[in-house]
Parts: sequence; C-alpha cells; structure tokens
Amino acid sequence: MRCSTELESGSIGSNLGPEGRIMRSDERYIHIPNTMKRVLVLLPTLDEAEGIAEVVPRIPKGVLQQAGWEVRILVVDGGSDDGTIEIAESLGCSTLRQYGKGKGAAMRQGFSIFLQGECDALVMLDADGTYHPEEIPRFLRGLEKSDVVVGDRLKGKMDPDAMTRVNYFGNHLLTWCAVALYGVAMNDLCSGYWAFKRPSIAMLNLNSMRFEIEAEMYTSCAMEDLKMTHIPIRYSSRLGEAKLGSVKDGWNILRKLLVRRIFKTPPQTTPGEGNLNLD
Ligand SMILES: Nc1nc2c(ncn2[C@@H]2O[C@H](COP(=O)(O)OP(=O)(O)O)[C@@H](O)[C@H]2O)c(=O)[nH]1
Ligand SMILES: [Mg+2]
Repeated sequence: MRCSTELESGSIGSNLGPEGRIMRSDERYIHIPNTMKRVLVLLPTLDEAEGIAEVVPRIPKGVLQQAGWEVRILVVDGGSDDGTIEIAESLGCSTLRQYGKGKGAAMRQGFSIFLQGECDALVMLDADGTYHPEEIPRFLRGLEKSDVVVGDRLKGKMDPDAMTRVNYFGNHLLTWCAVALYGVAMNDLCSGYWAFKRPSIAMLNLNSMRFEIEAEMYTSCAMEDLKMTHIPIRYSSRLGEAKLGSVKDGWNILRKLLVRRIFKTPPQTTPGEGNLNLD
C-alpha cells in the first residue's frame, strides 16, 4: 500500500509561506502496514548542533516499531546558524524554519503541522540532551490510559548538575502556583517532555511565544478537562548553551498562569494554531 505522510512536502509546504516552508522531507511516501499507528516526535531547536546529533539517533525507532508505532521526526528551528538543520536532515528528520522567534511559537507551528497530517500521537522534547528519548515508549504506553502524559523531572532521577538551584526552586514555586490557581494536579509545570493523543492537541488553545508555552499547555489541558498523567523521568545536563533566562522567563510563566486564569481563551486563536493562524 502507498501511504502519504503528514510530512510530505507538497501538501504541507503549499500551506506555508516562504519563511515557514518545509525545507526538506526525506520520505515523500512510506509503506505503513494498516495496523501501525504513527507518532510525530517534535524537536524545537535553536543552535543545537551538538544536542540534535546526540538526541535523534537515540530515539528508539526499533522498540517503537515493535510496539506498533511508526516514527516521524520534525525539527522546528528558530534560525540556527551552527549547522543544526543540516545535521537534522542528515539524520533523516524533516525540518522547518519557524515563523517568528521563540520556543512557544515554534511548538505551536509544530502542533499546527501535526494537525494537518495523520499522525495519531505527538511527543515533544527539547533537543539539548537533557531529556532521554529512550523513554518515549513509556510516554506512549501512558497515553493508553490518558489524554496527555507529562514527564516529571522533579520526582525523577536528576543528574547533579542538570538544574541550577534557582531553576529547581523556581520550577517548584511555579508548579505550586499553577496547582493553586487551577486546582488540577501537576508535578513539573516547566517540563519540556510531553506526549499527546491527537484529539488532545486539537483542543489546545495557545498563544505563547517563548518558554511560557508549557505552562499554557497545562492551563489549556486543565480548562479542557483533559486527563493528564505524570511519569517520573530522567533529567541530565544540557549540551550546548541554554536559551532560557531564569528570572525573565520565570516571570513570563507566572504572568501567563495569571492571565489565562482570567481570560480563558487567548485572543486571535483557533484550536491548535494559537495566534499563528497563517491564513
Ligand atoms: N525553534 C526554536 N527552538 C528554541 C528557541 N529557543 C529555544 N529553543 C529550543 O527549545 C529547547 C529548550 O531550550 P533551553 O534553552 O534548553 O531551555 P530550558 O530547557 O527550558 O532551560 C531547546 O531544544 C532549544 O534549542 C527558539 O526561539 N526557537
Ligand atoms: Mg533545556
């Protein structure tokens, strides 16, 4: 059987402007047995050459295939000039130069592309070597009983230098604020390792531009009553340089929690597109 994928450049590229075009897709057509489900692994990158070279080969495609999952990898890049895109493409990833700037904008663009395609689930993780791609099968197993699975670094096994004291304290504080404001369980608000069933992505209403995206994902899941499961994960020191500024981004995250508590739907938003409605 000949089966087109969501990453077939013709169908997606034609929906995007020149800046947001799909730059290359290795697999225009793939053979997928009818019983296989498809997962899109979404990796945001900004000058992450070292990280992407480490993370992509560690995605356990074989294990996932045995569990019935066909894997697609999409790198949404924020304008790297260190060879990140070339490395990603050499490793068989599809790559996309995001509209605008910021991780939040990149993730929302990735979500929109996911919804244009036919994958059944989405897993997102940072491309800096902090999260362990080997744990993707645990996330997908978690989706059998819930709508969304969130990796919990704070109760998982964290390497000694993986998180600064300021960030550790800040993550606990922001998580506590989130639960106090929304009354829905959350263990690690700023985790960048999440998995979603397809309909869950379609229900998210997001307009974050930067690192407040995960907090907004939580608020949206809480307001849509999606069932979230939390699984402890490993967390390691990053490769390359951090882009997050602890105080500035911490404040943005808190502000997002407060704003979304009052204004439930962000302005200029359609589901899955946030304010990046590209029409
Ligand atoms: N596409 C895109 N990715 C970004 C941007 N800023 C950061 N990232 C990626 O988002 C992930 C998390 O960034 P990082 O600096 O590690 O922040 P932290 O993990 O929250 O401390 C990494 O994979 C970065 O390369 C951006 O502006 N655009
Ligand atoms: Mg990181």
